[in-house]
Amino acid sequence: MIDPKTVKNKALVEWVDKVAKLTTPTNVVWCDGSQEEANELYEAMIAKKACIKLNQQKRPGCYYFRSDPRDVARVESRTFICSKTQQEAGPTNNWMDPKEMKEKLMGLFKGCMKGRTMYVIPFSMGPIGGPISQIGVEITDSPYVVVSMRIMARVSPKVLDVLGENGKFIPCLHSVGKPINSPEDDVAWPCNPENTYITHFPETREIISFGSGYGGNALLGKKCFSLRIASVMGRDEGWMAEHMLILGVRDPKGRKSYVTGAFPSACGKTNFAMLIAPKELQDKGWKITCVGDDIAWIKPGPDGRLYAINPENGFFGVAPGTSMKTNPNAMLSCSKNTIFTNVALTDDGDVWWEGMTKEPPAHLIDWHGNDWTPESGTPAAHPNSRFAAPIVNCPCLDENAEKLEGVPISAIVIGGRRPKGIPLVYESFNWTHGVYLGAMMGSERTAAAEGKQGELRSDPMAMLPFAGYNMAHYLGHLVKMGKGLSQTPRFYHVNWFRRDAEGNFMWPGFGANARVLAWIVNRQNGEAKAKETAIGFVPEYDDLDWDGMDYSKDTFNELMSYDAETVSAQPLKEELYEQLPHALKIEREALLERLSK
Ligand code: TSX
Ligand code: MN
Repeated sequence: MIDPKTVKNKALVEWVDKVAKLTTPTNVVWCDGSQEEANELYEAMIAKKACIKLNQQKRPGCYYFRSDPRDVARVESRTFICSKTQQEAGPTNNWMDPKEMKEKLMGLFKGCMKGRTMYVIPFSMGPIGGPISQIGVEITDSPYVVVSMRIMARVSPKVLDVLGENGKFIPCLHSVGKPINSPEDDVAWPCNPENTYITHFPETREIISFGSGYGGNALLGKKCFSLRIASVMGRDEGWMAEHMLILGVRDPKGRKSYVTGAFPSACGKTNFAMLIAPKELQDKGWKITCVGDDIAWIKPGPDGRLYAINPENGFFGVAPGTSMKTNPNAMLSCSKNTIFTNVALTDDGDVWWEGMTKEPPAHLIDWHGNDWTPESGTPAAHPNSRFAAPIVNCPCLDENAEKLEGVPISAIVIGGRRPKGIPLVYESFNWTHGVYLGAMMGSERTAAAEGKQGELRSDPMAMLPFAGYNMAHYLGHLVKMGKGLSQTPRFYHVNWFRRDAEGNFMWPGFGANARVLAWIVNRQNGEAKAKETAIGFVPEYDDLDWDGMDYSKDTFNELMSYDAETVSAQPLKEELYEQLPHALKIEREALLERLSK
């Protein structure tokens, strides 16, 4: 706990007072992010049956939560960009007039913390005091948010020291939206699904979220701040907030390169961020390390190169599908001090989810809290169940992950699930062509939850739900960011998900992707060959290292072939294409011209 009397930042103290007057909590607690503070919160939540302490022999420091079944994911339909004009929010965001939204929210927040504790969480996105880092303060009435934020962000009194008397912070206001008017309101997972609003005010740089306690709706440092608001700050200040992993690659000569990667959901972004190279490549000296699995803040450095930091301090990973086979580094990351939400509980107080082991346990308690057996016919863990694991747990954490000035970026990998017509990998001709490829990104829907399964969904730079302003302007900003750099990273479009005529995946993926990554890094070092095609530069069979892998030249050529129609397809929303920067329309013309030859 921080003594509020020691807080020097006037604007912060005033904001906290104003919110407390509006929301009328029982008490106000300033959080210091310490282990002792977390332990007290966990004990209080356990006493209220909001939380279960997992088997401490098997999972030391780990806790288990089940959400309300109506509050299990981000809700894009209730996410708003409240800029002055709708044009500013663009054709792909929900928009509401900021005054109108503020009035609606003031009504909802009035007395909304009655009977609850209001927590004030000072946090830093990025290492505290770093030149690319930013400070936020989240006010919340959810103790689950407090214990999650101290894993996912840097929560510390040191943040207030850096803030000083007049420092700027992003105010992040959150409430689960369920005042305790009678004892029945004091439920294990309070939320208010009928009145959920996740709102962003880009001009005034504010975030206000009401009604949901889950993930990105409630841990406001993540998607709301680090992507939606930060993308606006980046546009105004000449940097980029991207939905990208960051990884390091050491090559056999001992040189270190860093690569970022943008992928839509369900492409295994976390798996790629923690990739383990095949033994044969490791033996030659290849080693992959992780800087981050979700978000990158990228700024030109004094030497004119792009430098990236991971603003987060933990992994908020989708649990189902994660196993010692698919991602041992993620499994080991959540072996201690981790919060699990909506996974299944084993009889010995451990966790389980679909895909963790080949054979499911004979008995579980599922994410609803009900008995479960393999015959139940329902998933034991919710498909969007999560682990929140401290980044320091990661066995392959990069040695420079905490560097204040970030790591220099050599290449940008982008891609999606493309069952047909798109090769394993191709390299952009230049930065603008790369941004064009990013603009045309799309991925096959895997869950039938929204839209048809198998349908190709446009998702430019995997930023569709995360750009805090007009997506067309965002792509224009990306084009601009390539100007004046001393070394411009190239874009690499990858596709791990191509299928053959029988519907089987043509590429084994996972560790084999390291062979593609090695080619990418060698290319950037000027040490790998490639063939020029209409769509970009591509490796030929002998340009990849096949040591230890059986993959025929014919299959590879099939995997690398492209279909002109698929490559030139226009997945973008029409209004969006209309507003696109001229440079990208020219890229499209040039591509069609090259394909016609
Ligand atoms: O994460 C994945 N990656 C990236 C890994 C670094 N997944 C899982 C996606 C769901 C989140 C993949 N799935 C990848 C991949 O590269 N590729 C595939 C498709 C695939 C699945 C199973 C097989 C092969 C390919 N199985 C066998 O070949 C036996
Ligand atoms: Mn993400």
